[in-house]
Amino acid sequence: MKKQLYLKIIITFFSIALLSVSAVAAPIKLRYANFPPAPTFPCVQMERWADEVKKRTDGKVIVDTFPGGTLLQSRNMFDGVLKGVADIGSSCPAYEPGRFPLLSGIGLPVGFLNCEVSSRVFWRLTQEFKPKEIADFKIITMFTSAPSYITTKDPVRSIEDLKGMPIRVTGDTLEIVKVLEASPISMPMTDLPEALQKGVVKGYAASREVLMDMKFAEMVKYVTDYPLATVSFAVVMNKEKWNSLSSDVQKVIDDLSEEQAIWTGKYMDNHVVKSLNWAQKEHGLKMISLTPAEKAKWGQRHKPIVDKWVQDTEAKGLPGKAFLKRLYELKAEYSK
Ligand code: DTR
Repeated sequence: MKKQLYLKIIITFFSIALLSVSAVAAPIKLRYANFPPAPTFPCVQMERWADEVKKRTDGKVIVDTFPGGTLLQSRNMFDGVLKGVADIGSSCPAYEPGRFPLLSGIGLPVGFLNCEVSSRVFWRLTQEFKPKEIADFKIITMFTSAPSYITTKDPVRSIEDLKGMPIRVTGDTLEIVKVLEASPISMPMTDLPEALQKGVVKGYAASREVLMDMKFAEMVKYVTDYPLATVSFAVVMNKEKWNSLSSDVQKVIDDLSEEQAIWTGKYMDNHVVKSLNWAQKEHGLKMISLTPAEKAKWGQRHKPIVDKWVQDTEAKGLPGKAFLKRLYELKAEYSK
């Protein structure tokens, strides 16, 4: 009798323990890698995404974030996600010239003036064209930087001033700066502080929020007021990991994708204004306006780059012409 009672008590105890364990199922953890330092906009948008996913899944999904290249760096980001080193990674397709031929169209000198518009356009183009070059990934979101500007130690008022000047660029902005007769050197953002310090470059082409976020205003003094082009970002997830998620979690992530692109664009546009004010006030940064004649000259140098991109993509059997046509249509639609 006593034995039976003990047995009953033990069984009840274990059932309660088992029930409570299954009721608080361990959260799903996702590892999200990013290459630049935490205060920069790619990492700020990563933290916002992680918070939203946690909120919208009621804590069922926890995103562990790895800023500053602590899990993967820009050079191995996309391959690292394919191999499953990280579940999610954010990087610039422009850092790997040739790998993303159709997506590179967003980085052409097509006159984007702000990041919200270019990010919306880029997201839509990715959805509409579904480029093969990213078919191995689950797309989490896509956005761009704000336009890049020539930012230098010495003033640049003309193509003559730029002649032979070593300027840091990304893969996609290389031609855009080369036709202005500078000497472009392609490198990821994370290599730029040392290159500026050592004098390997005398300036760079990048969006202007890095004056503050990367403290470049301490090393450069002039921004030439001519928007060159935007740089694209792709946030991608390992497909096996994606397929392992339940459909309610997948829905939360899918519902966030375009919203995240727009959020990031708005954040960046506001942040550029803050950064410029700070750099002018704290470090005496100067903005240089080009004369109308000089502006026209820069535009003339850039036009053939767009034409050549269309020719090259079409020659590869890619819909470059249709992509560009749609880019201009969406740009006009979102700029209203
Ligand atoms: N303009 C690209 C991308 C970029 C813009 N701001 C940041 C901050 C941190 C990393 C990359 C970027 C570039 O120049 O690399």
